[in-house]
Amino acid sequence: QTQGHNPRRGVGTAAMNRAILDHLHFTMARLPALASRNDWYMALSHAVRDRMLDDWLASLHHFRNKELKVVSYLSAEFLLGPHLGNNLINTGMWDAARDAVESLGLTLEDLLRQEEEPGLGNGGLGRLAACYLDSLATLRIPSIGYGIRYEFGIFDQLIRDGWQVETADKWLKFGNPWEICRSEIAYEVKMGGHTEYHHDADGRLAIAWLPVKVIKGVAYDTPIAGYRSRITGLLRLWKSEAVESFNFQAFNAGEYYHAVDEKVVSESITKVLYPNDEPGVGKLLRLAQQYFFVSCSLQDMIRVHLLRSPRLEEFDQTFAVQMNDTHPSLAVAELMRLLVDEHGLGWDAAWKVTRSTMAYTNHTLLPEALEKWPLQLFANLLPRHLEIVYEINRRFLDEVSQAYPGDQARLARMSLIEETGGKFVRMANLASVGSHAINGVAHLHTELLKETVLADFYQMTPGKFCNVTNGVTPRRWVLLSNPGLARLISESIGEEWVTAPEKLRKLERFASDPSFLSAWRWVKDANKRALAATILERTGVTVDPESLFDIQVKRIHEYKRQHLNLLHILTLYHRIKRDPGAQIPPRTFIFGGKAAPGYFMAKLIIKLINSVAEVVNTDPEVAGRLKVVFFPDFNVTNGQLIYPAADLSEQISTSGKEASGTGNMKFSLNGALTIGTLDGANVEIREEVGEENFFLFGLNATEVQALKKSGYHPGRFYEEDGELREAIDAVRSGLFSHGDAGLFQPLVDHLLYDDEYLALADYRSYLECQERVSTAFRQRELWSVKSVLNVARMGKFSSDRSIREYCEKIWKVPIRPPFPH
Ligand code: 26Y
Repeated sequence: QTQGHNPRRGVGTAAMNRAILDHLHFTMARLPALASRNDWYMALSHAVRDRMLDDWLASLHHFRNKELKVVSYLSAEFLLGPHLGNNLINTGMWDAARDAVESLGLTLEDLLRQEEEPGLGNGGLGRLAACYLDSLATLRIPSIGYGIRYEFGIFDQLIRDGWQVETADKWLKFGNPWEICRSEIAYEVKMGGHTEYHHDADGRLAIAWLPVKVIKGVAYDTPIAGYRSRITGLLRLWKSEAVESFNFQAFNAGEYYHAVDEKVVSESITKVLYPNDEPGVGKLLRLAQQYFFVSCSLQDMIRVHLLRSPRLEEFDQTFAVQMNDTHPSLAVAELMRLLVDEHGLGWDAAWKVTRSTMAYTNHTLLPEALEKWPLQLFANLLPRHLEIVYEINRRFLDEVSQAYPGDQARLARMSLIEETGGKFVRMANLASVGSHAINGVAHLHTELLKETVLADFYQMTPGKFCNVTNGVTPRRWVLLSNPGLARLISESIGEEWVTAPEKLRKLERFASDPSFLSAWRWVKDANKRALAATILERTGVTVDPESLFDIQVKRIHEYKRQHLNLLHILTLYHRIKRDPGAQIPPRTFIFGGKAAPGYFMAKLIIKLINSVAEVVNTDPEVAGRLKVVFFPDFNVTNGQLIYPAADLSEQISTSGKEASGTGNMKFSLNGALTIGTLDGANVEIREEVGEENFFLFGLNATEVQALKKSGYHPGRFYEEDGELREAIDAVRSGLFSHGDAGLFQPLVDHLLYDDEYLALADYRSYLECQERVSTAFRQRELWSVKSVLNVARMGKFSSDRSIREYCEKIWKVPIRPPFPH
């Protein structure tokens, strides 16, 4: 590596200044006087990228080192968030870049704002994958994230007349300086058609898959900087293309258009991210997306393995493959196909290596959210894979019947094929059978997995199961998004906490230091003022930074119970109207989150939030006491502004429904206190921060199950609780819909006659808990102590800890000592 005076490598302010101007000229072809903000952003980003390449190229070299196992993280989603700021933090170039930019008469803040974030995911699962890439690079573990280069990521959310409106996310419109197209790394992916069997010259049975379509996948690589680790990880995303864009041989008009059509169809595979976080009707294009990226990724891994060794029986020594939910679970069948059909391994040898390579992370307990594909659709797209699935199933069910003779019901439940009313391929069963390890994402979640959705698999192979509680990266979620807090912490206890967050414990002794507490409050207040300014700009609502910022941001889902939060707001509203002297500290309720475009009830909840906001925010009787805001287009960028400004974090899902949650961790790491149920990782957060620093309410998972079993009647809660009745009646009356009593009827009916997620059962407990919150917030000093203790005790929830556990328990990859810096 030639560092020295090479102008593309220098990291001082002068060198950066020069590099930016060079890129403006040679890459963007612009004169400074005519350059747009985007031109400057691109020039700066290219200058930063140049400086990541030495480490990157050195890191890529590890893939050829036989001694090092490579972690391959297969995920249909990577919700990365903007790169520039994160790369500046992780590489240590922030100050030089800021000064260089200022010497050009610009501000770094402005250029950071220019980046369109790559929103290649829906929510928690995709963001988790992004945090894990950061930790893998920081911990210097050779790794590749494999996924899909969606041309359109998660939609942008607009709010019109209180309703969600989706618009296309054109994130690539102005160019993406972070990716490198590797045209020469491309694979063919077959689809459709049928299989044929014949005996070859030696009398061996040969299988041919004759597809109707072949598509090409091209690699687009993005460097992922580790925090000061000198390691830069690889995110490799696949874009689909036509194999030949023009068929020049058959060049008559009809064929010409046909050839162009072909190109359009091929390119459509990676066009758009499906904006749902629960499977709906089996969509052929989604299955094609999943197969496409899995096939490209495995072909790529086999190519890399063959650079090391000709023996594919040893593939598991080159790669540990993690399947992020079942979306990539076709990998089990595809690896078998590649090994057996294309590389001539015997079935048993192929199965042994497949199983010891693959591992499966489950992210949901909702039975309706388990992926399954209609058999006919599967057969049409992947005829060879269906045969392989049948063969895996045949052998597996033999094992099951040997272990449980005569247990037909169990056999039917464990089969890879569902046959009760319509036939389906069950992807969770395929992933479970084809993996050596299965993990849940929080302690409670893993326990419930073993008892419910994967109980049969647990009973048969308990040793496969383990828990790895989720984590989030403190680099993006504290250092980058909350620089004020990060500085205060580092000034008090040093900087080690960034990679050794257990060191945050040292903050505990500052919790009794009044000057530290007031500095702590000052940071929070500044963050709240910044958020208030953005809220005013985006929604026109003025909020008081002195009020309690009570925030719920996450996808909109009935199980997450944004409507329970609303019932609390309505109750406070009525209490103040009834008794203007009521002792209720001023609160600002902030919501954010996208609804799946086809999820009617979720969209109605957004409308109700906005309708309540309109009434509450303009009612003079509650002026200065209550405000309600729906922050549009919640995404990673907005999250970075929102989490640091929260006083109270709402984690109020029905117990047993939220696998883990990761927003809960981001809030608490930034000094918010949590009001929550015993669900997902909340349980462990409460254990860590101490029950006296956590506002707990509601039924636990066991009580939820029991109540459901005994017959739940939400109407009784409505009848017996006057305040609850008042809140629901207000919605029903048309008060929030300009007299249109019908608008929210579906929501009200759902609550009164079904209430699958027990909002009414938990209402009173939630209200009482919120009163404890209000009381605590009045004692600002005490509140700050709790806030400090929350941060001090959140070290467990760094994604570095999660990745170390994956290395130890699942991937069998050695943990290298921290990089000395
Ligand atoms: C099948 C397809 C439509 C689909 C696409 C995305 C299905 C599910 C999803 C996303 C699921 C998801 O984000 N799950 C969340 O994963 C987080 C990371 O483990 C958890 O913290 C969170 O509780 C869980 O809901």
